[in-house]
Amino acid sequence: MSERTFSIIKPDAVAAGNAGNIIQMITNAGLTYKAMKLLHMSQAQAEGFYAVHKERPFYGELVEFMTSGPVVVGVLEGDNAIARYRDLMGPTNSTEAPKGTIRGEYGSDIQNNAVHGSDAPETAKQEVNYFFTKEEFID
Ligand code: 3AN
Repeated sequence: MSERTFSIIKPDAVAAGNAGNIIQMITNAGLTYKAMKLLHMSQAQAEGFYAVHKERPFYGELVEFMTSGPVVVGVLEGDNAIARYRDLMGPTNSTEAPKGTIRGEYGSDIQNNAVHGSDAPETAKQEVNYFFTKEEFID
């Protein structure tokens, strides 16, 4: 079944000049971009996006990292897109990510892990709507 997921190419990967290669990995995997933009998250935007992690000890650092430079946010579409994109990303901790996954190729550690992807249909919808308006989609 075709579904949509939300993707972020994080500040570490954009700053390192890896956004183009990551986009290529995503499209080579058969996922299609329905919307995409470069933006620099505000403190409030990052805090809101990661609100579920508010009580976690790494929350402050995570917000600081995510606002440290521009990111590429996107909406990906494809059959089973949520799970397929998560497989392509690899595990959260880049040091455990196999070669051939995005984090295995371009991530550094658990925080500087190059990409984000939604973990379920409900969060995918919320995250897409957090960053994109309906008018920004291709269809
Ligand atoms: P994922 O993005 O793989 O679904 P989550 O939702 O558990 O992972 O964590 C959200 C983000 O928080 C991760 N992408 C990572 O950048 C950061 N994070 C998770 N655990 C830690 C940690 N122990 N220390 C620093 N940052 C972390």
